[in-house]
Amino acid sequence: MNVLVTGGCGFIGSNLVKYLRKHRPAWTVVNLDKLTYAGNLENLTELEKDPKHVFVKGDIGNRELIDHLIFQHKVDAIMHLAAESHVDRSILGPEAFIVANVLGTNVLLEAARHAKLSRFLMVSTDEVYGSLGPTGLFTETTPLDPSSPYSASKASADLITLAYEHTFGLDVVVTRCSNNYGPYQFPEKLIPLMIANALADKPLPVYGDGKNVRDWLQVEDHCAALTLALEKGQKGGVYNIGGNSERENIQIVKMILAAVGKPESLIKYVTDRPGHDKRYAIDASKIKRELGWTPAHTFEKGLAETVKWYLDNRPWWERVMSGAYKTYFDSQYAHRLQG
Ligand code: NAD
Ligand code: TDX
Repeated sequence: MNVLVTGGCGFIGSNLVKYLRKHRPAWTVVNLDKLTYAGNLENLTELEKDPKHVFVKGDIGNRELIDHLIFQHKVDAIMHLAAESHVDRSILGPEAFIVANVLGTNVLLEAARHAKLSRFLMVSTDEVYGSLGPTGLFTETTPLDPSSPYSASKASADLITLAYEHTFGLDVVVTRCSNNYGPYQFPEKLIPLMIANALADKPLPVYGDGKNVRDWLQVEDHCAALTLALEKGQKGGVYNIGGNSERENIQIVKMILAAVGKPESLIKYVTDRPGHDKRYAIDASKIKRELGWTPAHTFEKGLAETVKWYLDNRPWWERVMSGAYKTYFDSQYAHRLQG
């Protein structure tokens, strides 16, 4: 099997590429990534000399390049992860999200259709369902009701993907997962940002009252689910993936402070994210029942391992938080910390 992974230098993508090389050693992985601020080849240093990992720097919106890669590497299937992925950035500037997430996905689907690929796996998100009240879970039949420019762009890509199956017969599978955490997550997202700030004795900016709930999924558990969905998912099928680990943001922040031995006085409640979704919670019973997936990590174990990874890999996150990213980061936090 030759698989084209898009966004393979990002957080989930780089974990997935490594997962595939380890657990599906016969497969060749072609990794197409534009290397935006969120993409980092350093995440894949251990595969530098691996002949079955082919890195190509490029944009998913470049149809000529996609056609060429499919032909040159005899690609059988696409696992599509490349995206602009941060909700706060989509509030600051939606356009990049429409270009990458909506138009970029469509370019890949067109290329897949014309090349008659055997499968197109679309990595969508639970955010397409919108926000839950205090009870209930998202199932695969929950109506889509996205709130932010990010989640609306993902919902568009998700629906266009399903339309390609319905209209053209392309073999697609869509996965909708909850919040991932683990090694190599860019420190703009809640868990790595709070670890990095705590270690630097900087304030930990908690949006609103800190009681918004996310349902946490360890990234390798997610990669295992994506691999099963690619291999065994039903054509046109949608699969929710979640770790059954609902936590309020403030609980997580306090767990991180305790893990690194820093005081809760570092917590700073700041102005809420506009349109902030209150609660996400996933019913993952379909993928468990139909594809035999089970997550291997409890949240407590996974978070402890993640904190340790950030402690052991300080140069990695200090480097990614410097340079152009630092300008964005500092301006955002100067603004937020006033609130
Ligand atoms: P990330 O931001 O860490 O990585 C995204 C990667 O895509 C980067 O390497 C970037 O360089 C690349 N990329 C962006 N635009 C590109 C383009 N036009 N062409 C080629 N490459 C491009 O994101 P992530 O957290 O790893 O998320 C991966 C996927 O999973 C995304 O589709 C995201 O919507 C989805 N997802 C993420 C989470 C989560 O908790 N992180 C949860 C649900 C769904
Ligand atoms: O500084 C912060 N303070 C804070 O309170 C940050 C960065 C976040 N938060 C809150 C907002 C959310 O309620 O923490 C929660 C998690 O925030 P993010 O890490 O930004 O993730 P979220 O907005 O939930 O989206 C993530 O999960 C779904 C990913 O970024 C998406 O790509 C994915 O689709």
